[in-house]
Amino acid sequence: MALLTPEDLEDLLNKLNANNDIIKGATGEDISQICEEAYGTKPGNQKVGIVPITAGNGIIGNFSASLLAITEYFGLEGFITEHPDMTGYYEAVAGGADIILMADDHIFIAHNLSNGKIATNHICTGVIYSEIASRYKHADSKDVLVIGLGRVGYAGASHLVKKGFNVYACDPNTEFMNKAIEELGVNAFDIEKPRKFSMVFEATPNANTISEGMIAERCLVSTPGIPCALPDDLVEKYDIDLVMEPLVIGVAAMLYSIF
Ligand code: 2YG
Ligand code: MG
Repeated sequence: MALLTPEDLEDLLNKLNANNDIIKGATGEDISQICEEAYGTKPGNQKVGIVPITAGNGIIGNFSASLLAITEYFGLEGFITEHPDMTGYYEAVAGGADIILMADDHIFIAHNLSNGKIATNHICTGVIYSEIASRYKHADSKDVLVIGLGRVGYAGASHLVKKGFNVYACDPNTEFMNKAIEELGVNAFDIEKPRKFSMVFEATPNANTISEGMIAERCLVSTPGIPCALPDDLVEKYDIDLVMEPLVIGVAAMLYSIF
């Protein structure tokens, strides 16, 4: 997994607005509406405590501040604890937080202390980006391509299978590939045999994983992966609706999933 950098998180709400316009144009609904429908929840008056964590590679500049901005964007009150780690956790709970947000290098969680629900960023990111792809209003069939079957890609593939889509998937890791075929019943997509999709969900830490043979003339590519899966020239050439945003969409899904 690639870690976010402070630069990824610059201009976050502008990036969100640009993506929200694309999402609205491509699906008819914005990110709040899609989360509301996907999880059947709405924000209430929960208070969110954000705890910086120093473990591993440590605190990422802008990360906690970005989580606070996202919390407030969705209409909730939030605060960043003064101290990190266990002391910060105590501070968050003692300060009346209903929801705790915190991340180390391996896992990023949202925990609702009032109802016991807990969410991870990797699962929620897979679910919401695949959900966005599945809502493409110009889709030519129920076929959807999933590129990358790590923990984000697997969660998205699983969500699409449950929604009744025909899921084609690829990953160079044969263990991941076999697991998805056996457990989810996805079809193996052979990159040697070009086949064009109008809905693509990409979840890899690599650039340029999408090539011309895979995409239809008008398509939606939904990807949380940094760097971008699409070479710049293809976005224009194929009139692609590209949804790609570093943090807000995944965190929105985490929050809605535990309301
Ligand atoms: O509290 C802090 O500032 C740090 N301990 C946060 C560390 C977060 C590490 N995780 C990532 O960089 C991302 N892979 C999380 C995923 C969000 C975007 N999809
Ligand atoms: Mg990528």
